[in-house]
Amino acid sequence: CRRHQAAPVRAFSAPAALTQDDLKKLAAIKAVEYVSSGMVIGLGTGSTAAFVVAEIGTLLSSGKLTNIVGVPTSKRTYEQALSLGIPLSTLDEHPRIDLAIDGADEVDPDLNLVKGRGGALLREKMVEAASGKFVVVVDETKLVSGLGGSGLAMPVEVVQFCWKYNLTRLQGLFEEEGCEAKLRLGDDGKPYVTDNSNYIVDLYFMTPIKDAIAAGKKISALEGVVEHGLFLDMATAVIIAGKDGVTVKAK
Ligand code: ABF
Repeated sequence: CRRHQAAPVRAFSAPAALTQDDLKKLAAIKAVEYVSSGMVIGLGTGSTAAFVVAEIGTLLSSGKLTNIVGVPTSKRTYEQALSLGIPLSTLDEHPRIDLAIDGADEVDPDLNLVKGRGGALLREKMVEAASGKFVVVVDETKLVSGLGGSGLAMPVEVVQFCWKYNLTRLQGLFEEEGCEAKLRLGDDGKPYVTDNSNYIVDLYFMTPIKDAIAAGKKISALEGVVEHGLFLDMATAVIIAGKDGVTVKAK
């Protein structure tokens, strides 16, 4: 998917003293401009996506948006959207989603993504793959020159059954690239369990992944792997909030 580079479009400038949360909110508000009444909307997970859900809730309650159906990508987002009175549904009832809006952990120059540090990668990928448009909202710290190069995790959701076996196999796939695989733990020190009752193995790369498409195929080929956090050629647009303002990169 190394096609032509996405052209940046400056949306508006942000005043200097904004916090990271302010920036996330600005990106979220910009993204919600893509939402129209009557749409089925994929609702992302994470702190930036939470601002999107909140804004949709506000516009619905003020009557500026009507007839919206939300398809949440996690139990957390389901609870938030429910509390805001956003009508909710699932992919079973709405197999075609008009627009999904979600955060990301890394964004490369071709708008390929690492997602899933929030633990919701499986439902996010299912919902976003079913969406006609997928708009990503991030602050500028998420921009990388190559996926996996931030030194932070590239998550893989695995079944609980023989997770050590799969952790070893995952690390073995990328031995030459100096990859370290770790089971994700929750705040209680126990294995983190996803909404789908699976575990997450986080892959840490020393350098950016050379061929993300090939890496994704190798990971998916392992029995017991449920999904990985490489979201390749899926984003239609990325909205980036930074100290110099909000920028939209679109394909
Ligand atoms: C979701 O939340 C994930 O795919 C990603 O892991 C995370 C980003 O969270 P935040 O917006 O809080 O940085 O979008």
